[in-house]
Amino acid sequence: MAQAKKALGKSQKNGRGAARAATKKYPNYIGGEWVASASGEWFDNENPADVREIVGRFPVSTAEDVAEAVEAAQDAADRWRRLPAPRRAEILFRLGEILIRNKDKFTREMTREMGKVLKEAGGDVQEAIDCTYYTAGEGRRLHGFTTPAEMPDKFAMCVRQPVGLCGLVTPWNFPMAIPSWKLIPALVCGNTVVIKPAEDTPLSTYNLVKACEEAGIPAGVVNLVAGYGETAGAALVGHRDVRLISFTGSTEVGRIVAGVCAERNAVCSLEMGGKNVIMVMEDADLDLAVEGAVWGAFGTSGQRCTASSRIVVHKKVYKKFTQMLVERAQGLRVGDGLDEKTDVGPVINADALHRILGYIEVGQREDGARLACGGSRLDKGAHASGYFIEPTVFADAAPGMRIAQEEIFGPVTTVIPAGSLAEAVEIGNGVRYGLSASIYTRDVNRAFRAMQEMYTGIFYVNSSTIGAEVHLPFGGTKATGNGHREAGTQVLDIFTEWKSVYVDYSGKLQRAQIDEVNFE
Ligand code: UN1
Repeated sequence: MAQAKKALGKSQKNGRGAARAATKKYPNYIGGEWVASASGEWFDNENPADVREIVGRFPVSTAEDVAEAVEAAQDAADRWRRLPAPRRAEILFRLGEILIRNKDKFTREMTREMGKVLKEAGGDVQEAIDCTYYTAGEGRRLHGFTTPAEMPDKFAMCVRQPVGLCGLVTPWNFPMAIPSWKLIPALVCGNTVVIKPAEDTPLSTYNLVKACEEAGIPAGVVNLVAGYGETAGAALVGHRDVRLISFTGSTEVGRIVAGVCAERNAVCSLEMGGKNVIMVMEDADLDLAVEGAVWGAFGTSGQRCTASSRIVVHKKVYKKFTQMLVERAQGLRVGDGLDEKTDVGPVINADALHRILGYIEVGQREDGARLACGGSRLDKGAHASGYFIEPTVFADAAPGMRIAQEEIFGPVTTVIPAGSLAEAVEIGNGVRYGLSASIYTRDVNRAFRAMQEMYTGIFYVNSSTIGAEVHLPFGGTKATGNGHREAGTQVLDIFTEWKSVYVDYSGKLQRAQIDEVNFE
């Protein structure tokens, strides 16, 4: 399937064999060595803004490569686990410095492989830096707690212990930030890891892992295996020695991952889809709400799990808001993210392009919503060699329409009218996902009511649905996740197991729940 996807997508362009042969190869990292795949094959990482450019070539890893990486991670596990957490953290602080030093280079390389505009790619690298500093600080905390025991002369506490070997399967839309959300806490908690980055954006993860090597993280602690989900990813998820899988991607794939983990009793943490809503009340600052909607819907070309893909607007301001939104969307410049003047970059690959255009057709034909602006692929002139789609707004949509229910993951948003806050909340909650929601209002009571009623993992007031910060938990309810949270201190509960410890210094057998303890 992966091969078929590649054939449909980025890989089959004519007449570029010579350029391809000269393109730099970026090997796997296993047990501290930079190595090719056992398959001897390489895949192309192409620039979605201009597919004539190959950003790099990466190994088509097999189950054999994954098994080697797992073995290396196992060999290093005890030594890494026994290194005191503050020492582990010191290395991670060095990693943070290296990321800062290389921020511009990593930013440009990310834009070339992923497409998002430079400012946003810089934000992605910055998020990895923030995550590294914040989470490395846990090396001197990793708190457990002490608590009174039921019996005299007995001490009770609970401590965190590493889960063990972690398999990290990461997405292409935040190709450095999201790997860092998983990698850094896994390491500070004393786990070793094998990471399998998305096949569309392996370079940013390669850069992160290379920086780990430079920072002095010992051989075998971090291992990188590039390749396709159906082969390398599946081998990692299914490997019996991998204790934990942390996955970010679609709900459909996440469900498969969860099934495999359940079969072999592995810990499984999932971050998946969203169908996030901005609710605009009639008392909102409309200019601000439009700004937020444009940023949330079209930033990263709508390719964030937190993207504002639904905008529910009070009927009293509906017409005006929609007009303002359409005007702004029409003014956005679509192009190469490397160009400072670009507002909206390409979408990630040919599959995504076709899926998004398919939804635009569904919106018009099947759903019968009004296409208020956009709706087409841009493929002339400067756009000829990339995957560009006009920022698209559907108006007058009903909450049950497919475009208002399904995750599109592209520069498409749907405006839905509502008569009250209660109705907006009902529409907002009326999807299978529960990642992020926001409300624009000047009424503090309504803001708090909406915060209370929205069943999501993230909520914003007078701000868009995107823009989470790394020291707060990130994740969602319902089909968005499986009850875990990344980032914040909450992520430590993914990457550690609790151990409750009882120390009895009475010198006699004391039976909890049985022996009576009296005042004597
Ligand atoms: C994602 O939406 O895929 O909150 C991750 C944000 C970013 C992370 C987004 N800090 O928009």
